[in-house]
Amino acid sequence: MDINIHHCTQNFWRDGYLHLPGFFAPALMDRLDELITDYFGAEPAFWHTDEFLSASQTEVVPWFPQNEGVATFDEIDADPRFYGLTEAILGQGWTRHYCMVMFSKKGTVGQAWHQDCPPEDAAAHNLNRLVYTSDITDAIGGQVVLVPGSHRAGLLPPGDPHADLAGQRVLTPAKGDLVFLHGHTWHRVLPIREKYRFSTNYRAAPKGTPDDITDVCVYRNMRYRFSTEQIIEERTPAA
Ligand SMILES: O=C(O)CCC(=O)C(=O)O
Ligand SMILES: [Fe+2]
Repeated sequence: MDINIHHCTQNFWRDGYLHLPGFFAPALMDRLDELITDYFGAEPAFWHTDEFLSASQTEVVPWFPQNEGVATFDEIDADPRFYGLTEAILGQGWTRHYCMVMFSKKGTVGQAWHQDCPPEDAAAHNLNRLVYTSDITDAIGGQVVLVPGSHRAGLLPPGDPHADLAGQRVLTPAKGDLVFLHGHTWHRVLPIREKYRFSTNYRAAPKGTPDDITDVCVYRNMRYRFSTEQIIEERTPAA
């Protein structure tokens, strides 16, 4: 698939996300998909603490395949269209953070509304580069919901962690799709009704962004610090 880098960059900065269907070849998707399903099997253990799981209403199991030297994942990084688009969006000197697969099994809630990092400093943000190696479908669930333009709207309002928000848009990425998502954009993942779902996220950030930019995540009911496994702020709607 050929892309118009200029239009893509404009759309990303207007909307806080970019969805590019069929960006990656099916054969590469099949190879990655098999590695991921082999790794997780049917019943992966949860990695987060019970407190995080219940407070955040987010049920995911992460895997960092490049940290284990699984070289097939490097083929995405090596795609010149992929890093060319990243550079157009983030500018020169951007950095790769890590590649993280996030797995959710059937019957789990998905991910509550969040911002990957606090939005108070608009320039300090991560970029999610999400690759979908198999179809997300309405039957399976796990669609990505986001509010276009919310990366410029400041703090995610406190409130019900999963309730619909005005202006939200639902993405149902298919095999081979690429989604770029600004870390300040308000987003969530719908419950998993069948089978399982996962995404593979090649996180990146603009030049000068601290490596631990995503250590604190903003939810509608709290701010959570992953490194210390602590709720650092409870959030409640103004009375
Ligand atoms: O798994 C997805 O589709 C979205 C993941 C997400 O919210 C994130 O990686 O920050
Ligand atoms: Fe996120």
